[in-house]
Amino acid sequence: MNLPRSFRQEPPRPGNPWADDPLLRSLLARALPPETLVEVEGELAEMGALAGGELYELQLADLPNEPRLVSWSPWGERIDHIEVTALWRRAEELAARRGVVATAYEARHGAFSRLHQFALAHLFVPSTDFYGCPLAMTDGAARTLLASGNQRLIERAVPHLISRDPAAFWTSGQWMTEATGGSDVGTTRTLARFEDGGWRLWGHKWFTSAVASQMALTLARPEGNGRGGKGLALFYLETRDQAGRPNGITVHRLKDKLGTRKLPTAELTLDGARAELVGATTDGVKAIAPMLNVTRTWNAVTASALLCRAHALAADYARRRVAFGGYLIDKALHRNTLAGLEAEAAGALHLAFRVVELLGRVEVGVASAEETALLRLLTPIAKLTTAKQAVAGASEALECFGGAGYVEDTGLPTLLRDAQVLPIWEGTTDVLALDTLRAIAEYPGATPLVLEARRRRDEVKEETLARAAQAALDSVEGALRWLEATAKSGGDTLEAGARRFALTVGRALEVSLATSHAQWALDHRQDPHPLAVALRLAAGTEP
Ligand code: MFK
Repeated sequence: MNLPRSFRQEPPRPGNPWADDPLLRSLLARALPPETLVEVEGELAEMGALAGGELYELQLADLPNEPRLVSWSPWGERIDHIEVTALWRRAEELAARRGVVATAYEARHGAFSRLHQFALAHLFVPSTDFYGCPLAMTDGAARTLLASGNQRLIERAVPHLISRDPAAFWTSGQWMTEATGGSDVGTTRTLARFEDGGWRLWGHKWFTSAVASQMALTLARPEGNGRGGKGLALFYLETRDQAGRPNGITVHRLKDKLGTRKLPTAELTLDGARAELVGATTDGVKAIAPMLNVTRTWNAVTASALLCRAHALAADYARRRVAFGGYLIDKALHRNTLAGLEAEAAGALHLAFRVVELLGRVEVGVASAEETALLRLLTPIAKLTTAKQAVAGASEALECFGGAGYVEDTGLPTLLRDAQVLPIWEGTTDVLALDTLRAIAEYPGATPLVLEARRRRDEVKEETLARAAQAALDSVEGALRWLEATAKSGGDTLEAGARRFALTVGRALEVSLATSHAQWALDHRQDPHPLAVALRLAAGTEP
């Protein structure tokens, strides 16, 4: 009997995220001096080819694999070895060789080095199943140690953290979360005791990301210190001794998480682990703040990268999938859905990379006082805004594939599960909204936010863009008027409205940045597409 050939769909392909996605390319063409762009383009094209080619293939092949905790050697020795999967092993090697952390510290392009580095990360991260997590913490640890001025630790660890040699490259953990709370870090119970000429730590860390790292920065309370974050100190520890044995660390289990399943997140006990004090014996939360701000920037860049990947896959599929007598891409309604997804990706990219641009300027010491304040104010706003967009965008993207988006072995559900971590780790949306209020207390009036929206409005000439840029400025000014009035009236209202305030400013600034970019694209490239994207973002992307 001749059965009809079964219907087969073409799987979506991400393409080369550098060559095929004009968004990041045009953003860098505007933000970088032409000679710098020429210098970095080759590396970015190569990273794009890896991400869309070898790494994407490996990512699909690696789909069923997960890291494994090997607690004992065959001969009864406690080893607590973590075996990561093939994708992560390759990612570690490539991250070192391609300088996904190192580029920021080699600073070959001065204040533009952060843009170069995070462009590499943006291309790399969606194809490596959150290998960006250990890289984020490694970057944060290098920045924190450099900020600490602790010369011994800078010489000991930083060359490893920023090495391009895979054999010398170290990643770092950031062990903050205890069972008492991942947000209220001041309740940390880990005890630090100075004995026999060195510090040792005792405690239980409930979530420790990337426990396979060679070192970690962690918080502990020196014996006799007071309560809260002030009574904590920042410690450096190496996870193994010279013989490769665990440094007083017992790994109990890997967490069974909703997503980021390639990332070994462990629950562990410190039982007299040898550690070194990074700075003072107090003010540990303040001492680790540089790490928080760097990893929050990675979080925002990752959110924008996942949105770009989600859009690329959905758009590619729409060009292959036939239904109701034609390709999906030719259906007005589906094109409209894809345009909404693209606008969200663009908004997140503009906001995340504005933070990256400011970070680069602040780190090399060329930022104005206003830019320094803007960086502090924008970092939590960008983190919380883009993380929410990533979850909504990943969900929308899955819907673009119909049932296939809900089937595990397409690899698509991973997009949504992984995106869901972005509003949770590195501070939830509420915690980041409170950090926004903390930043505003440091810079009363938050004038740099208004100046940013005003500057962008002034850059825009095209009539429709000008209306959108003005509405964004009105929105930022309105939010700040609410803040001022509410702060005066006292009570809980300010805290209750903090999330709405931060999201309003975040989305408005995305529109400001997208409109000014669209004007640049009209003026320098005669390219009207960013205008359409900016207006779609301004109109709101809800159906
Ligand atoms: C691919 C994506 C990349 C992501 C990779 C991530 C891997 C994740 C692994 C993890 O470790 S996840 C755990 C992350 N945990 C958090 O993000 C903690 C969330 N909780 C907070 O952020 C709380 O707001 C905080 C712990 C900071 C509250 O602690 P406290 O002790 O109640 O804070 P307090 O007293 O307000 O601030 C103490 C000092 O730090 C203050 O300075 P002063 O002593 O001079 O007044 C603050 O101004 C300063 N500070 C706090 N946050 C700051 C900051 N300074 C600069 N920037 C900040 N963000």
